[in-house]
Amino acid sequence: MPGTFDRARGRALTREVSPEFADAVSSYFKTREPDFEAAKRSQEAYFAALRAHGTEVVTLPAIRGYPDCSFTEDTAVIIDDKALIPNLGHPSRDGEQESIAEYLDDSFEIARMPKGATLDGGDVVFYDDRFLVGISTRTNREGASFLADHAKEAGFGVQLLDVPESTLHLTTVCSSPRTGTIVAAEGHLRSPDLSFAEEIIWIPAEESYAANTIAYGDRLIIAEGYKKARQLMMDAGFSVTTLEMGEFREVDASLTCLSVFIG
Ligand code: CIR
Repeated sequence: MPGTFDRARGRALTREVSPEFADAVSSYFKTREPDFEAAKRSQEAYFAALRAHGTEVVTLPAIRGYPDCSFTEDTAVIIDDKALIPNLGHPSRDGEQESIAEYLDDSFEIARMPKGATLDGGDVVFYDDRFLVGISTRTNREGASFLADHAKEAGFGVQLLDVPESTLHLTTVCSSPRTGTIVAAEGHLRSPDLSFAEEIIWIPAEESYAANTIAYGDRLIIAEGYKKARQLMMDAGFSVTTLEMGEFREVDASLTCLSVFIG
């Protein structure tokens, strides 16, 4: 069945938090100096939650000089048996993808993006028969079109969405936890742009950070501290686990940023 692979959560490729974490890029949520030890504790809890839901967690070492290297979601997009390796959209992050590509080379056909095209995996949301691709400060049209060529070749559609200046990535304000369903943050995304979705769970703007979800069937992981969002998810039939994400939020990273699912 098309898309089965893309909703699989068998293995997650992750990376240790960088000791230089305090220097991670942050343009939206920062309120204070991010703390490396606290981030490590959060990451451990995140790994434990993935494992508890049946995921095998593979963790690569941090890369020196790359404070954002634990956000592996941005470094590869898996489409069936292919791993698309992007040029990351922020100059301080471009290069993180190299050892990811090396790791994936054993089990995937590697497709590298041409020069000039940029894309962060955080701008890609898989929805059933299509990939939603955000055009953002990180992902340009050439990057999206590279992804579109590969997605179409594999039988999927592609839908471009403008990521507003109010947010970093598409996944910061949007996820698709089950077939037919989109979770979207009010004030960031517009319903006409999501008219293809069978169901949209709108998260109030003040809790937009909780629109980023990881689903295992009807079991959902969301960030801790977002009561309205949690209730909305439960009303929609999900059982919900929450994880403390405060340290990662300081550097604009959400739950999904911490892994790329590879099987
Ligand atoms: C960045 O600005 O690139 C990092 N500080 C946060 C990356 C978050 N990744 C994601 O949303 N997929």
